[in-house]
Amino acid sequence: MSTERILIIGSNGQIGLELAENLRISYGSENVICSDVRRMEHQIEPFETLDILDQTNLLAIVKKYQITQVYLLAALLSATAEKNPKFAWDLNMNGLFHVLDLAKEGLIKKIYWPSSIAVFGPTTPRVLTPQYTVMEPNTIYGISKQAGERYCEYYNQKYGVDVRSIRYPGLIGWKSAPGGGTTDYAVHIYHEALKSKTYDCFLNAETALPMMYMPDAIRATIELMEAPSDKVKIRSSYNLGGISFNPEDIAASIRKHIPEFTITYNPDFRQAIADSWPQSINDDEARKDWGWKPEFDLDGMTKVMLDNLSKQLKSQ
Ligand code: NAD
Ligand code: AKB
Repeated sequence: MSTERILIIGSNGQIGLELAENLRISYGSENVICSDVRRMEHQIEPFETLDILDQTNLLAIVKKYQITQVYLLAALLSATAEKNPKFAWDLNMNGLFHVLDLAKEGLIKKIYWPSSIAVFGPTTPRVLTPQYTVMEPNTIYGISKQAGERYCEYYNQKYGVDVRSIRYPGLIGWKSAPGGGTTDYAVHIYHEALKSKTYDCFLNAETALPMMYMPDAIRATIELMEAPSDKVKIRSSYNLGGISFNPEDIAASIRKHIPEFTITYNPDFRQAIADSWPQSINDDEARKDWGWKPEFDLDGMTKVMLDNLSKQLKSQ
């Protein structure tokens, strides 16, 4: 029987839904408490409605379930954050402080908080971006992630807080819709390929970005959280590499299954965000410290995405 009691905050989002599914298998469904600011129609239980900005309710839930670990996923992503920068800063930073302070006070033992490739900026080397390099993000999302990383490392060094983090690339899955990011096109394109055999892309054809199939990201997250503490040498956030491709590459991969698929390009404000991010990531530190290894390549991911989404479409 698991001695861990896990709270996922932001459990109804793109990552939370798949993370909850996996953690429930490993730790037992009664030991994984889902929480989100919004309840879903077919909500996984146990569930608590929680606004992460409500510190009193957070404390009450942590005490009620005797929580030992928190996965903090609630945040505004890059594109949404640019539309509401003040609120994005408030949510992304104060949410993190509330959870870090619980650990500082000894109320929880371990925290997972995701960072992003958005911590890098236009002055960062863009190909195989190393773990340690120039970091001058120019989006409010990237600035909040970079500040969050600094705070995580500070709480670890000053107060011994066991906080672990990954700089996720763009994540691609078929189980839920993405929540307002710049990399969302790489999910929408599969839906549109099946529905209308054409996709109008909001990034230009050459925009290569680091991406990853969701099951790889979930496995990385759980592997990092289960690694012995002394193996987790980086307490800001780990680079994590997966696949790197541009819209033309993903369209070509889709055409191997749907030859008549076409793509058009109408870049919008998200192009500037994408242009400030790396094209590919060097993740040597994650491989060396806790044994990270990705499994899915672009064609492998395309096949599973199209297979699963077409089954989903037929059952609707
Ligand atoms: P998402 O937008 O799909 O999900 C976020 C969830 O948080 C939603 O269910 C939302 O209802 C909930 N939420 C929003 N405000 C809240 C609040 N005040 N209190 C409680 N819950 C609230 O996002 P996601 O893609 O699942 O991302 C989760 C985390 O991973 C974020 O920190 C994001 O920055 C990070 N990340 C995601 C990606 C990606 O490609 N999805 C890449 C890099 C980093
Ligand atoms: C976004 O596009 O905002 C996210 C991310 C890479 O952090 N997918």
